[in-house]
Amino acid sequence: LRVTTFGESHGPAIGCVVDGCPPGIALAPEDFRRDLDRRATGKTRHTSARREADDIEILSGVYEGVTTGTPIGLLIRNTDARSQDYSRIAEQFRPGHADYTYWQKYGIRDPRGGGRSSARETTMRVAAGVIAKKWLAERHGVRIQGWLSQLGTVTPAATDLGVVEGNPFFWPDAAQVPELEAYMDALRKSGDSVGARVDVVAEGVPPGWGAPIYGKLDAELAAALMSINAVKGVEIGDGFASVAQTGSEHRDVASPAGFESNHAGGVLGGISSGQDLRCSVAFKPTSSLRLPTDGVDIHGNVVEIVTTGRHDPCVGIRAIPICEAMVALVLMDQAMRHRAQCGDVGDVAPRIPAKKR
Ligand code: EPS
Repeated sequence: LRVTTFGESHGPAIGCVVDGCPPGIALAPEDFRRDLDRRATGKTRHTSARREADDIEILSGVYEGVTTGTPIGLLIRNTDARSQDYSRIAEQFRPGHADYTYWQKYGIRDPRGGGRSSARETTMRVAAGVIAKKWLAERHGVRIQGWLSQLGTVTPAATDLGVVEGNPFFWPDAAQVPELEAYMDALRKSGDSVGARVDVVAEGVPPGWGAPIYGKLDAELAAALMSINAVKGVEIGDGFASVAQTGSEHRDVASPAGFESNHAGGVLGGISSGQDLRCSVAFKPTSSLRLPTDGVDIHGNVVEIVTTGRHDPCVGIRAIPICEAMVALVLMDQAMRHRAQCGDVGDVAPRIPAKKR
């Protein structure tokens, strides 16, 4: 499976090509609605005010409502760009932003909304991920759910995944939502931004997906999640907390009745164990701030930098479906590679049941 995206935040359209998808999957524009809406701006006061319909056009790879096996081309037209918001900073480098590195690399850049470095690019990852989620659910019974597991300094007091879709923060503790509202209102008024952590669990992944050295499942998940704009860290299972654990704490002891823990996050030696796959992703605070700061422009002059317009005080809030999509795409790709090499060999071995939450 190969996915590429194209388009700029303020260009005429954004799109993607999903190549290598199996034939025979029912696919219609309505399939994309839920996840595109979960990611979209303009839904609550806590995200950017830009309003895009995000209506998908299926350009290729689908005939009479099912995939044909040929490249699937998806397109969304941009309808609410306000490029004048960027005229003041078109020749400036926002501190902490890709403005500087794009300029150093290419000697030219599209400053309107950051072009490719915009969160807008992630729309098409979510669209591609819808196809992978659908195939994984129908073919293998895999379910993928993400949630916000930290917002700035706030962490959930409880984790109830049943409430995640019922609040604008994808937060697993409904009692804390008023606290988050107040936190975000104060942050927005201050003109600053904050980072976030997103957790994703994939349930129902069978043992055997991945590879021992080249193409490890965890390595490919890390690369895919790290490729999302604004991501600064990825953990699998206990991740960096493993550093302070002893071996006797970390090992996931099993009996025929099931695993007793899941510190490994569902991957052993680069291959899925059949336990829940657990990923955690760190998003940096966005760098488009209306708080003034000194910086430099493309001529090397010291300038005052202020970014006006519509921006996310915490881009991580919208990142749940994006992370889910990247996990789904990696899993679909690995599932097809596993079947190509091993056929159904993984289905005959006795299985240790996954730890129940
Ligand atoms: C973004 C700035 C805002 C966001 C945008 C990401 O847009 P604009 O450039 O029009 O001010 O709305 O996100 C999206 C449009 C989206 O669909 O995610 C930025 O600076 O990255």
